Amino acid sequence: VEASIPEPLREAWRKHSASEFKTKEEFEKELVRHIETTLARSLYNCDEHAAYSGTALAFRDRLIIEWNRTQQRQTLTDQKRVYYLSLEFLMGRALDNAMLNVGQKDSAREGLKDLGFRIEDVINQEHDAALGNGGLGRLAACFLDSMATLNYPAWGYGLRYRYGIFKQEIVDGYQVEIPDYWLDNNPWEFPRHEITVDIQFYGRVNNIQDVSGKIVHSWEGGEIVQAVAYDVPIPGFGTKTTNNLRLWSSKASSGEFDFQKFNAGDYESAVADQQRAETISAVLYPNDNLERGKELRLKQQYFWCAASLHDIVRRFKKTKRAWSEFPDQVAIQLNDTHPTLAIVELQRILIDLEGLEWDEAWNIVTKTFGYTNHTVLPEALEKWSVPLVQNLLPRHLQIIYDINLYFLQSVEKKFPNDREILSRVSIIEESHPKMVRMAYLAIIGSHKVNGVAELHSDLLKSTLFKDFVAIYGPDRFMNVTNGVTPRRWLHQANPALSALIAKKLGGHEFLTDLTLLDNLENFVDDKEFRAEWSNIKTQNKLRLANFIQQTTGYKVNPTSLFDVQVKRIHEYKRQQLNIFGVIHRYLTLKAMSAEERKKVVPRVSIIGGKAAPGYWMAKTIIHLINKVSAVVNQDADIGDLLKVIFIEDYNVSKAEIICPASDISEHISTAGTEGSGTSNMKFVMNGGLIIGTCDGANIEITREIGEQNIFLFGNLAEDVEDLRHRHFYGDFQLDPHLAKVFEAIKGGMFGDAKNFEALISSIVEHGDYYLVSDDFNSYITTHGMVDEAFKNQDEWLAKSITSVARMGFFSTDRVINEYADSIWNVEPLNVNE
Ligand code: C3B
Repeated sequence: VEASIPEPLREAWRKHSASEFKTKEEFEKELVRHIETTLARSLYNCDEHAAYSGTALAFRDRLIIEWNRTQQRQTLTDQKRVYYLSLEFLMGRALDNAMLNVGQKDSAREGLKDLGFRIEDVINQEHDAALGNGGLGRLAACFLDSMATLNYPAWGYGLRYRYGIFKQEIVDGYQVEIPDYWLDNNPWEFPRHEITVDIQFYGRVNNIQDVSGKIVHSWEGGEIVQAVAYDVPIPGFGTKTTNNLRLWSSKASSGEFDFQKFNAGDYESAVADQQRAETISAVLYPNDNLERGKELRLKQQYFWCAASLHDIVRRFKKTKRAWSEFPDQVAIQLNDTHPTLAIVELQRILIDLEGLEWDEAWNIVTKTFGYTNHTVLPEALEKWSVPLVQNLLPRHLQIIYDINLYFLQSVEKKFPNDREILSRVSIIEESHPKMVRMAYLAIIGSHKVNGVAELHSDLLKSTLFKDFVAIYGPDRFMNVTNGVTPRRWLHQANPALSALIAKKLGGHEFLTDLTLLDNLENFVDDKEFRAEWSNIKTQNKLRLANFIQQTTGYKVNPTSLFDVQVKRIHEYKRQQLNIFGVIHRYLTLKAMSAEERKKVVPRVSIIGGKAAPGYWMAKTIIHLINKVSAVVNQDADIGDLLKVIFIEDYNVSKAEIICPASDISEHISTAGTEGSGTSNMKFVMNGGLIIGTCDGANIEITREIGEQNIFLFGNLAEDVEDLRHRHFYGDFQLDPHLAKVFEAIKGGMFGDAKNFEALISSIVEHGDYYLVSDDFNSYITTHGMVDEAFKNQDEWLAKSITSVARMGFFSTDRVINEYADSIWNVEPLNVNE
């Protein structure tokens, strides 16, 4: 039965169709209605959490009205859509974002006030949606914001994990992981129980000859799990476009929940089947930049790819177009190699289910996909063992072998005298067991491959993917430097700065055209403006100082230099370099006379981030930071000259407090290891300066803001390999300052020295892979320059303002337009009229 209401009956619908609130009064009415009816509360028992839920429901109504209209328009015009496949969407909180994006925060503030609530307290009730680990997941969230803001018809597809990234607690200096059950009370999702897809696993392939003699492959048996859609509306800023993020949840298919067993009284095993199915979307793998090859992870990947593709194909088939038009209607972007099976699945659908010839199908596939690589770290590059794939996805493995065969044949044709290139570029690595190299499959199945910052993209071309550049030519490979959304990372996180900029530039247009920030340079010498700028930084530092006191009990002085490093804990990101530098500072202070100490710039070192639960060295680094913090902060002799703070459970909503409050932030990865980094952009956009290595997007930030406005140090990427090589052959000199730091640790200054033995020996005895010692002198010298520069507040302010003025390049709006033009070939669709 057609679900669409016939024309003669539509009048009544149109008359009663929901409309969005536009004033404070209308908002209040919606809020009270939701509190009294949806939430069954009243003015006698409405706490802040109920006020949050009511406000969220009122805004959700607004979003869904616009979501409906957007989807209708997009379906009617039927132009090309983009689908962003990502295993992670690190969204953070949604309410403040919704209020700002639909332009009704003032109504909400006033309305809540009338009813007895402060908007800030209400906003703070929200639990972060933390379906991601770090940069890759947060980038996906910024992309969704920009795609909606720029009116691109775009969908995100991901998994609806029951448990997002774990909550971190610090107990006796150690990280402890607590499950993040976030779904209770999440008003932002719409369950679509009617939208389901059956997903098959295991089983076997039967090769049958049909009447024409053609071999048909039929995948039979195994188990079926059901994917259920949950939709999250994504509002653009200052537009009515509200896009969709569709997250899949796993569930036993009705066939799978065995009613036979159930009726026979074997209730437990019937429920066990149910639970096994639900396990697929139960938990986000908590590794950042690390792949571990677990079967459940592969199941997650296929489950999500297959459900998403089924959905995309179903939507396409409704248009009744020819298959050859598929790439004109559909662009699919692979966020890292995690969704690479989507390539194989589309090929399978086209040849096995839709009956297309291999070449015709493959042509469609490669025109449809684009692949973004986010890292060159070998431990992060996905490989799946052939026996594992064979067992779980037998038909897909066949197709992978066929893709590989045709590919290698073409390579052989191109390089007839080069035997070695074949084994180097083969999708199958001839190891024991054999492995499927997902990055190679992603390259071969896509028409564009991009890195996320210039250095990173260059490294891809000159190292990891060098052979593929020779095979396909340079045009398949490109760079799209990352960005961040200025709506969340400037306007929402730093409302005072956003307002000041708007006052100077005559409006908030810069939020949707960030290059307009460059006009700020006209005011660098404007005294009053500078004073306001500086005052805002002070207020933001106060806000963070209060937060620190509430959460750690430590009092920090907001006039100190706030030095911040917040990101996942990883040896390549070198939080160990930071904490060794802090210890060096402490030792130096201890050795100073009272006279000397008077000249010292007081500093607060703030470090935060989670370690993957199985990453022991990262946990050791956290432990050391906390031990140093405990010793330094209670040292009355040092007082405010140095404080060390570990921020527990760093997440998106905490980042919104931290980014606006830094004087300097640290982006100090070993050169050549960080794909891009995106928090570097957030900090500079908020008027903080940075200390960093020549790595990732630091290089382009330097180019934009000028060398005089950034503190760069350390060895260059081109020298790293040589240094490592020399260490390997015993050519290694421990930096003398670092040696003193190690002596202090070994002497028990920070508790039992045994705890930190492995950390020290990774440097002293095992080759110092991340070049901590090589960069140490340069690092502490540069920190000395930071101190000196901070003494001259006038110049510091000028650097801060100038840097913000030159950050226009780093908006995800620019990034999304680049993807749209050079990879997706999609046009915006204005839904506003
Ligand atoms: C990250 C990289 O480590 C960052 O340099 C980069 O800015 C972001 O991606 C976004 O491009 N990354 C990640 O968070 N997880 C991975 N598995 C690989 C890269």
